[in-house]
Amino acid sequence: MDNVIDLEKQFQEKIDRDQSIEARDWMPDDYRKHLVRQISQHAHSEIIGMQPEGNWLSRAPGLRAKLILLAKIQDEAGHGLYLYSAAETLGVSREEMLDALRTGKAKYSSIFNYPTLTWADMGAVGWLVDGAAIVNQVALQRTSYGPYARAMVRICKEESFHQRQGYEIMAHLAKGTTEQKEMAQDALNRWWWPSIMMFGPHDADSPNTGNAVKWKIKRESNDTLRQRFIDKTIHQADIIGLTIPDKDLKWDETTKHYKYGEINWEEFNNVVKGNGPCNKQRLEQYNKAFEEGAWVREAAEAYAVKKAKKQQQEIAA
Ligand code: FAQ
Repeated sequence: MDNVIDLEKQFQEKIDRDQSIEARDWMPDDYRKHLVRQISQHAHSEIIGMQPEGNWLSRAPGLRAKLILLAKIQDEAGHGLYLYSAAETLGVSREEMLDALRTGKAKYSSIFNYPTLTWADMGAVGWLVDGAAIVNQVALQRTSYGPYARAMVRICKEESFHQRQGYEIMAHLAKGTTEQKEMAQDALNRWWWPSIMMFGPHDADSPNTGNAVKWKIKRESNDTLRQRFIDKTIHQADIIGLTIPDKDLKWDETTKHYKYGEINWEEFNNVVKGNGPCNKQRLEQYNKAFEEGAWVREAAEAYAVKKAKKQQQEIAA
């Protein structure tokens, strides 16, 4: 039997050849742990991310807007489910992951701890938050762990629809009345910086990047992805006549990228530690929904037991 050193060598060679790692393949414990951490945090983000938008379902202006928003929120639930399933293939149970979320042990994206104050926030969330999520997730379609990479393909297609939904709302408001344009600009002002924080700390301050790059979990670094998002979003803002709230934004002819201002990492760390504007509210709402949904889980379990028994009786007969 191969020893661990040989297995690790073969594992890394496989990664270096760009072959994906599948659930039954041998993998180092740290690779497994790294993936469980990232995929479960990603899943939690999708699930908690439904709340800021759910807040606007009953107030969306008109049936069309309501239907689209509802479909988007349902998609986010689906993304959470694909991701929990991908994490389960690594040997962690759904209960363990949900327990970590409920008790506040697990992280989820900082972005979902900000409030959605106006209808324009639905535009800003779709345009900026989904926009940032896609930039990150397109790279993850080529992540080394097969089940995670495959989940990303469908998620990216849906996120792309979400980004357009948000941009459409912003474009519509930006060419509306003075008040509507102000509302759109105000939403952009509040969501811009939290959106660029979604990519995580600068590369030099990102403890997980080393292994993530070595194992090709991350194909591109936090800063590379953040820069890509900034470069493309500035043009989108220009087209609809809104202004990115960063006085230091400047085109750099040498790098062919925009330079941007200082990110407020103190705010980011504060939100990640649980002290953002809505952290407490998000967890409370999740826990309340979890408790109220206990009867659904019990009923589903009772039905599964009944069905299995019936199948056994049919086989025995
Ligand atoms: N928020 O060493 P790194 C969406 C933590 S999906 C909170 O750089 P890493 C769809 C990080 O976990 C959005 N914590 O970490 C949607 C680590 O702590 P740990 C979610 C953050 O993993 C739209 C520590 O800081 N997307 O929006 C954040 O290499 C609309 C050090 O950081 C994903 O999860 C943050 N923003 O890079 C849904 C994508 N950033 O775990 C509804 C997958 C960092 O060691 C509505 N994840 N931290 O205790 C990733 O690509 C990576 O995990 C990063 C972070 C890039 C997020």
